[in-house]
Amino acid sequence: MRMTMRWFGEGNDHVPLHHIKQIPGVEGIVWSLHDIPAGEEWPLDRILEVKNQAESHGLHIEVVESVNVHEDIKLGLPSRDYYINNYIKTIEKLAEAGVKVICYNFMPVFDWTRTNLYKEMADGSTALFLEKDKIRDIDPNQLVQTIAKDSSYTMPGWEPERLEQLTTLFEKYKEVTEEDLWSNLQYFLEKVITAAKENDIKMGIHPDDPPWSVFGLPRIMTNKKSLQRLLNLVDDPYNGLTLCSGSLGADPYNDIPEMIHEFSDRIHYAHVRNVKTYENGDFIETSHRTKDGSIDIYKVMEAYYDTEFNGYIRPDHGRHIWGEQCRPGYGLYDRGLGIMYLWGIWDTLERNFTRQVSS
Ligand code: DNO
Repeated sequence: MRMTMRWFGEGNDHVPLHHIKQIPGVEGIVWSLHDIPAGEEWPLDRILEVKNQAESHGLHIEVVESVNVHEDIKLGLPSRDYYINNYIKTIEKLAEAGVKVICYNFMPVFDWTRTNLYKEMADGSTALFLEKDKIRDIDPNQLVQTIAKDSSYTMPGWEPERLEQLTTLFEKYKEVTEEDLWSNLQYFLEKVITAAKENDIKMGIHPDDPPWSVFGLPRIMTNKKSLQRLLNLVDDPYNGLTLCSGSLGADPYNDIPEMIHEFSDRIHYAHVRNVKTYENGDFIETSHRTKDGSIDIYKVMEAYYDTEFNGYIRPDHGRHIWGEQCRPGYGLYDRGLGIMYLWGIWDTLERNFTRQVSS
């Protein structure tokens, strides 16, 4: 496996590259041009700027997370061809800079969603928390009105300045069913995978987080069956997965090690983190350690080892510990601990394998 760490860019991430470089075994950063709106073509000079910054610390930029997909593509509007064309031009530029994997998602309106970004844990750390019923079937228009009236009632992604835009988007998604979203995804992939292949860049879709509908919006990348369907939409190795243990693992019915075995040849990029799930569907993000959450991270790593995983991997969200002030989920400390835990498991698996072979 090829260990990486997410980095949000100079002036945008409190973690400097030289700190990332000091984490054992990290060879590259996972990055993006976060200030460029979804749908716009990325300028080559901006891409090369990040490449130079990373390389001056001995780190590569082979994984981009994400090149975001414009809502018009997800909605299947006539303007989608323009945005798909920009997406393809961005792929070509990224290839020029040596990028090998693009992670993206197809979640309408919101990316990952939580109801509390700083939920206190028993040890005094804080972590990302989701209360399922608070957001599952709630009428988004009612929520918009509540937030507009009382600005103390906000949720991540629902900042008052976004409300107008959100209302319009919700309106547009009213008629979009899950099947519509599937066919819009297929339309996108049929065009983009050809370009990705020509440019030797593997596409890895990120599953929906949480893996169920929120605010009544359709969500389709939620379980083994849907991952299989995605891979069949364009049956080509360049159409692959970012397998995120924490996103899929929020649903206790998802068996992550089983998915790793099933889709091993199409997993280009792995996100590993743990979550503790509760009977009512709520979940909280814990340390990466198996004992702290509901996902058997040992078994996840064993599945990657057994399938000879040679793709990119990163620790995912961490808790906020040791008083660190950071972006929610993206502190240095707990992700650094996470990386060492993943290496600990991996190195032990490797040592045991070597011992078995030589005895
Ligand atoms: C959350 C991340 C996601 C991921 C995107 C990929 O921390 O895992 O935001 O980057 O969904 O498009």
